[in-house]
Amino acid sequence: MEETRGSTSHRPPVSRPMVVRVVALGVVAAAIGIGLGFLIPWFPPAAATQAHTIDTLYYVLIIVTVPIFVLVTSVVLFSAYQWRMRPGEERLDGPPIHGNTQLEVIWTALPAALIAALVVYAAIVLHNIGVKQPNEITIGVTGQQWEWRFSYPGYHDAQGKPIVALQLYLPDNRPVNFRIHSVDVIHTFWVPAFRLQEDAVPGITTGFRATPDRLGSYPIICTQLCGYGHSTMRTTLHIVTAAAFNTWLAEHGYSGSGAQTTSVHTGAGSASVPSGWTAYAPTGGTHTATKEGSQ
Ligand SMILES: [Cu+2]
Repeated sequence: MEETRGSTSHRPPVSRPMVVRVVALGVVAAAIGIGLGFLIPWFPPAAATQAHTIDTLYYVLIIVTVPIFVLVTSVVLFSAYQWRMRPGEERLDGPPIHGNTQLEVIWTALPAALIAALVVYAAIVLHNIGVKQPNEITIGVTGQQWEWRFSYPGYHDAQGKPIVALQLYLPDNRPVNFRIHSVDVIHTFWVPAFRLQEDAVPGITTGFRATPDRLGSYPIICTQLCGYGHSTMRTTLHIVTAAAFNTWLAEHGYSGSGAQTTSVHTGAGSASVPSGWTAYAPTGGTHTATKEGSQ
């Protein structure tokens, strides 16, 4: 016997115990999902105060989004199973369903409120990590196919030029204001340990702030496809103690002059060390500061 096209199948309505079971399963799955979300090592080591704030933001996002993902997935999977087509129902239509204003208001308003709250939270985090700190050290970052160059405008050599290096040395617990430039194409200055990155754009100065808070050596990576040597555009950040930083400055020609002189360093500025690119590798200058940088 052939059923009339357009008639509907008759299924028992969803029972309350069934709903309770699905909700209970969803809650358990959400708890497991959040647990897994915290177990997964998402991030490399954090080496700046800003990194901790940003990591917290990500964990909040995990706590908020995992239950929603689990809820939606549970409802979809349950519905697909519960109301699947049975043999003999090939020509049946589902029951006619019209809009449910109450449901639609709820599933529009709740996500909108949730997303608005997360946007405000993220905007506050973004603002806070960029606030100017006292006793900042300014570092000039220049991207060029295919390497990074770091200048220390507060620390001059005997010729009065800023110290320049191809690896980045920073003292621990001292806020840094990065001023980022490019001399050719767009690069992106990314320090995973800081959780921060910013484009280096020809013609303008960009930047961000970070306060290193963990001794060690960490990668610096260009994340903008900037030419055939892009993949080699990497260098290393060394976060060292203040004393090691002053030693490093001395090795690289710091004359004791500049806007941000330090009291530790005196008289070690070797006038024979040229400024500029070569300042990174002065003769006999083994980078003792890196020893401080071991993790
Ligand atoms: Cu690049």
